[in-house]
Amino acid sequence: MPTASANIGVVGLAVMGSNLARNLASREGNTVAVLNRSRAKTDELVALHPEAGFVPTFSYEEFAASLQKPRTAIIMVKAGLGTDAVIDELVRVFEPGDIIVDGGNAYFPDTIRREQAVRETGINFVGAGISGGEEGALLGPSIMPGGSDESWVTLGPILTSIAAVAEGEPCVTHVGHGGAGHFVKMVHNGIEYADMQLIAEAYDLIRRGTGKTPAEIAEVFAEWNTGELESYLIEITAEVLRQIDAETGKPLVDVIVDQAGAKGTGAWTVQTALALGVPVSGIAEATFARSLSSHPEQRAVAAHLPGPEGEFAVDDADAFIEDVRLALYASKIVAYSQGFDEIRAGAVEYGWTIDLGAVSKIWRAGCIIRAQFLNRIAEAYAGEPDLPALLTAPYFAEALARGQAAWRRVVVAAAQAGIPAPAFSSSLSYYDGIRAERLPAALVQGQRDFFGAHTYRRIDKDGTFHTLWSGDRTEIPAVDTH
Ligand code: NBP
Repeated sequence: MPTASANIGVVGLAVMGSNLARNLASREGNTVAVLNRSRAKTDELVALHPEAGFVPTFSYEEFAASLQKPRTAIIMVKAGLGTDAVIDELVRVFEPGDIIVDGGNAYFPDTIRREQAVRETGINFVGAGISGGEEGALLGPSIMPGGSDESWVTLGPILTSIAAVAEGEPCVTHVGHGGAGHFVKMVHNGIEYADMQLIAEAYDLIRRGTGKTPAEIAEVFAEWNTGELESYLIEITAEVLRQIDAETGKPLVDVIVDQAGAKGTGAWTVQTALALGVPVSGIAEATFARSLSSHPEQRAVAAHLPGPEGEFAVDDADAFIEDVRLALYASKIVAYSQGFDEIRAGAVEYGWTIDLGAVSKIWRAGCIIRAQFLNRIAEAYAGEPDLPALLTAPYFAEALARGQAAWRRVVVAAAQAGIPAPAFSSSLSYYDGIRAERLPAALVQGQRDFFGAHTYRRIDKDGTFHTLWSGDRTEIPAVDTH
């Protein structure tokens, strides 16, 4: 058996696990034990990176023996049954006070379940969202750990040592207890879906409205990346649009099949929001847009359905592009505001204390939605920690006021031209809905009371009321059911 020389271990050495292990090993003070189900990946990692000083292990017993107490292990395996299998093994060889971290993309109810089950053994279980893909894992991801305060004492310095850094601050915070970390990571991914869809709609509108080539539109995005839209996703959009396919000489974006894939985190975000009663329409439309794109059989039979007459061409390309930029920024504010609403609602539902400002700060580097914009969110929550709706913070309210006329012109142009812009238009509808003095929800309540006696409340007195709708309706008074 090896001596307990490692302060941290990684189980699962595919691309994410091996990169995370290398990141850990590169930081002063860390010695990293590694274990994989099949031996080949461990041998390869250790042979390729002698500088890392890994402690290779080939059984769970050896792995446990190589770790100093409290033993701390990060699991990086495919989320699901593999995670449960690895947890079972670690629980078998670990002791009370040790720490098991799941760094995979687990669905947060699974994390809640696992945390409760593992806690009964006296071992700590931490679900940690890790964002940034392969490169982030290697160079510095944004890390969203949940779990107990006790585990954070040991884990905090280790995760801080490998996290991305934004303006001198590490992109990791103890998000909250239980499944809070994976919940926040889930919403991060949902926001990512919305951000990507909004950018895609902006590209489509500009291309079809101005006739610019992908390479020319790449320059538009590169220019946008110097202003308030500055973000990783805008930056890589310019790179993707510039890319020429080596085989055909065409823009690569025109060669790629237009069916967007998904690994499910967008759907989880929307399902959870539905259960919590939080409208995340931007994220939902982005998720549905991927679904719509991925049904070629439906798209083929619907292709002959008529659209508007004539070609779509804007008179003033520069003015239209500026309108699209403002519409994109306004829609992005709505999508992020909705995502933060979902985190707040999740925290209330599950009893977590989550600092929304701290969450926005750890997304400023290392993760896919990293953006200058997140500083504005942090400022908004610093000014008012209990802000009921992010989009009402002074900075965002001003940006929406500045952009709303352009936003409306873009949504109208898209509708008239027959260009789908579901995320732009649903975000605008949300904006108009949330700011409305009075909504037709009153009529919906009347309908519900009519067919189901669901009752309603009145604007002029307290209580719950039901109307006897049948018979001579003009003479039937509302009945207080209390
Ligand atoms: P995979 O998701 O492909 O996981 C496979 C690895 O887990 C293999 O090395 C496999 O061993 C090992 N494993 C062990 Br140990 N026990 C296992 C078991 N009982 N069942 C199945 N596999 C087992 O690795 P990945 O792409 O590196 O992703 C790791 C996690 O990180 C996932 O949860 C993923 O969602 C998450 N994540 C990925 C990204 C990304 O950008 N790729 C970003 C953020 C998070 P073997 O060699 O014997 O098959």
